Amino acid sequence: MTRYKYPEPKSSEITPQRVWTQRRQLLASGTLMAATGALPFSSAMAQRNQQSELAPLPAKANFDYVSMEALTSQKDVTTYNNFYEFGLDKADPAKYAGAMKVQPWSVQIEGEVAKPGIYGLEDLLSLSPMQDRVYRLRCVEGWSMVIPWIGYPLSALLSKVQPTGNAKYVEFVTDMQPDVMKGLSSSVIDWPYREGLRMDEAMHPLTLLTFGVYGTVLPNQNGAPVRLVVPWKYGFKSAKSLVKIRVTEKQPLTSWVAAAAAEYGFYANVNPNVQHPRWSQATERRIGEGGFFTPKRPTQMFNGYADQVASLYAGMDLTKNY
Ligand SMILES: Nc1nc2c(c(=O)[nH]1)N[C@H]1C(S)=C(S)[C@@H](COP(=O)(O)O)O[C@H]1N2
Ligand SMILES: [Mo]
Repeated sequence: MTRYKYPEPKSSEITPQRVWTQRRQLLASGTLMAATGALPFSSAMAQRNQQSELAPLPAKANFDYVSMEALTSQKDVTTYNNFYEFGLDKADPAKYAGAMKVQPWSVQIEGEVAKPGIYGLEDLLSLSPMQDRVYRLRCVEGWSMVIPWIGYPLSALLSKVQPTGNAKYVEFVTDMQPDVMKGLSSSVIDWPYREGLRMDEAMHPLTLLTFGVYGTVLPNQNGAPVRLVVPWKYGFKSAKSLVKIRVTEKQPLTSWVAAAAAEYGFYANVNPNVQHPRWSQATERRIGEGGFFTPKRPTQMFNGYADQVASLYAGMDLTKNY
């Protein structure tokens, strides 16, 4: 059984949390609704980032996607990770992913698109305006976080490469750097890490091509320099450190389906009514909230995003298509 540790936040972590809280109070009061340019928190973020070496990534808040829930601390977001390429322990990515080479970086886009090609990171960064979005992330393991991501809808990139009439799915492939990714020697996953979405899911405005978190570019352990975040699905769908995006006609075989099809479905929509073969998915532990005996929270259908995404699955039996 996994034992969770809840490290006390150090004083160095308190500033960004406070900055975000202030900003969210402003959002709630409507003060920022008229803001068009840089937000007041950005200078504080930049200050902090001088110490942390991670470049600030300016972004505008997208008011449609700012949750008012308490944010998970930056410390937990960046030290309690799943990135199996670097090991199975939640602490491994923060310990070892620093050695991953993230520059230069490019993403190959291929398959059923009119404009395949290799897209450099700079091109991707400037393709569409960066937005701040606060999303819940629900891991299939039973914990969740609330994370301020920075990115833009994947649909902006897909539209640019022009999917053909045969385009029905999108496959995402993570980089392999065997010299620094010690986890690649493990056989739990058929590497490289591959995930996939149906085209309408990939084009959905919630699906975020993500370049940053907490005001900076992504730390390596969170999937630098570019990853996916699909907030209504279990966390494993949100593939990290992407090097390939392949548009396909057939449903791609994802790494987790290949590893254990009975436990991890292609859809993997957060669903408290479908239980994982080995445990219930009805409740979740919010990381950072209280201690081991703090009551869990009820898990919401589609992770709370049902209003936006339930229509994608109209007529589908979600107990079969889990
Ligand atoms: N390449 C790759 N992407 C991955 C994973 C992984 O092991 N390898 N883990 C997934 C899982 S299980 C979760 S919960 C999220 C965690 O993202 P975070 O560490 O940024 O919170 O990343 C997902 N993306
Ligand atoms: Mo996960």
